Amino acid sequence: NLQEHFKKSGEEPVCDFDVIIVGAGFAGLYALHHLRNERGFSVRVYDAAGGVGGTWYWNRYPGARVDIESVEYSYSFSHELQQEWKWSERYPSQAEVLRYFNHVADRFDLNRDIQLSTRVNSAVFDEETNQWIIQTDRGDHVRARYCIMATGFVSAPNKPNFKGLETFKGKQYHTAKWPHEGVDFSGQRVGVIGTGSSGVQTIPLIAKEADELVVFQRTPGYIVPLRNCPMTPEYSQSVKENYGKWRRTERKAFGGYIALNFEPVNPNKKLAMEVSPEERQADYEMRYQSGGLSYYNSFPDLFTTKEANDTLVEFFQEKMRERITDSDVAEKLIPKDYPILMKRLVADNGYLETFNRDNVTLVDVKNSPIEEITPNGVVVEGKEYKLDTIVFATGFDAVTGSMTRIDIRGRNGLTLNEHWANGPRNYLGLMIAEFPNLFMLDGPGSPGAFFQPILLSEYQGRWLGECIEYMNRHNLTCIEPSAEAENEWVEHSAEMANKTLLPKADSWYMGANIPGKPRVSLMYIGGFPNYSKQCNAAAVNGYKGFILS
Ligand code: N01
Repeated sequence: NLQEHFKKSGEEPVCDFDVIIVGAGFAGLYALHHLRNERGFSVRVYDAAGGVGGTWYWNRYPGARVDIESVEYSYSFSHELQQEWKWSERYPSQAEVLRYFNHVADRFDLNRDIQLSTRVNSAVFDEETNQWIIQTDRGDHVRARYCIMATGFVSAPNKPNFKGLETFKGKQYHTAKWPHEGVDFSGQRVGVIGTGSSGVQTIPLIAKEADELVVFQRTPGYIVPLRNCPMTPEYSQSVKENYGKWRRTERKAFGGYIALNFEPVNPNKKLAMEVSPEERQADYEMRYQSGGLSYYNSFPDLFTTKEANDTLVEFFQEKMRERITDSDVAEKLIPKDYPILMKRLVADNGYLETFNRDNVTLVDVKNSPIEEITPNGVVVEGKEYKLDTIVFATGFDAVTGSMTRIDIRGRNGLTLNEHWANGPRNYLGLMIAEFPNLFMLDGPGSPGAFFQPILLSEYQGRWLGECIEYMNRHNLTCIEPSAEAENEWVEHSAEMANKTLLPKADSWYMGANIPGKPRVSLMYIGGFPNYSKQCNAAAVNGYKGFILS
């Protein structure tokens, strides 16, 4: 325990806590467990929500569901937890994931160190004492040696500031801030703005309930059926018996998930342009029938060459066209001008068929953006669509927004917003130069959303736990990346992204969904094996690239 260490050494005044964690989503929960239960540090977690679970606490919109299988989108750190927990569906609903995180919080006695309904307003590094001073909207003013931002990469909602927004007389909701009591759409004229994963999941359910639904689409997504189904005892049993193998293989895979037709399958090594068109087609078809996102484990050149990528684009275009009755509507719904996989593939449950219904209208707002919101509806190309309710499925200021919305100050009063003016500079996706003892989980510069983020946060949580122990053992007070190491990581990340087609799509991965946000790859696309190798190497070489003092 660091507190005792300070007391004994008389080194400096006692802090309130060894570690403050901001965020009680899956990353914050695991970090608390690891640092307190397994390493004995004193830890306090703050979260603005009224419960644990992070993004799964807030995103309660109808249809919210994970697009990675339940047996994979879960913690690996406890054998007993993996064996005990029973998933009811192949892909868990928001409600089930939230139950799971609450179970974890109870089972590992985490709640007593989590202060809910408390938003961290500022985190300021005090150079006199080398401590972080954290202030919250509930008046807390606490000090800690280390601060961990477990604030999530899809947690800061983006609500575009449409002209006239405040004049709208009807009801408005954001998918990422959904009311706990739910929303009754019956008898209503509803507009949904946004057709990313959230919009695509909720639109079919709203269409069934509302009188009329108008969908405002800026960029159509590549849509793949999710093919959710109840969990069978046989599948659950076969995973539980082989969990070690599943997890080891997941850590070697680009996306961190490997289920394909209910088996753990290694990612393809062959290239799409090496195999015959028949073999390629057979792979695409087999993945289509399996459902979900397994295309990220298909041929590696899908990420790097347009020629390969186009073969999958054509496959998807054809599959999507088959599901839509009206050919004009189909032309609007089928993406044509950006590479597939470079914006997250969108898994659906009857989304495309929703546009075959009489009560659903699709409005393309790519070339003619929404002009304004009036008291009665939404105006596009001079036409007012009359609405009782607007649902904003407009996504997030992803990856960085959850941190830049907090007033974070490092050495010499440097603000995080200043340091990140041209993009989220960092080293190994773990730390930031000039911000000593501040760690990030699932943050920018890490594989974040490209990998199974629960597994990533477990890895990073252990890495930083070991790092803090090391500091303690060596009587060190501060760790921070050197400016040089940070520069190299930023360059290396950009170089990896530029080897792929990622920059060719306007996605939140590139910050392109937020006007004025620097256009850089927000996360590390070099893969988890490559990433973890570099993090391990830094640690075993005495924290190479970091300044220790
Ligand atoms: O957000 P998004 P999301 N005018 O940014 C549109 C995870 N997730 O909440 O594409 C008009 O993808 C915007 O248009 P465009 C998952 O990682 C997972 O849906 O920017 N439209 C887009 O259509 C996912 O990728 C699950 O041109 C505007 C939509 O709003 C991530 O969260 C479920 C606009 C936003 O889509 C984010 O998903 C849900 C404007 N001014 C989320 N501004 C699952 O596990 C934005 N848009 C299944």
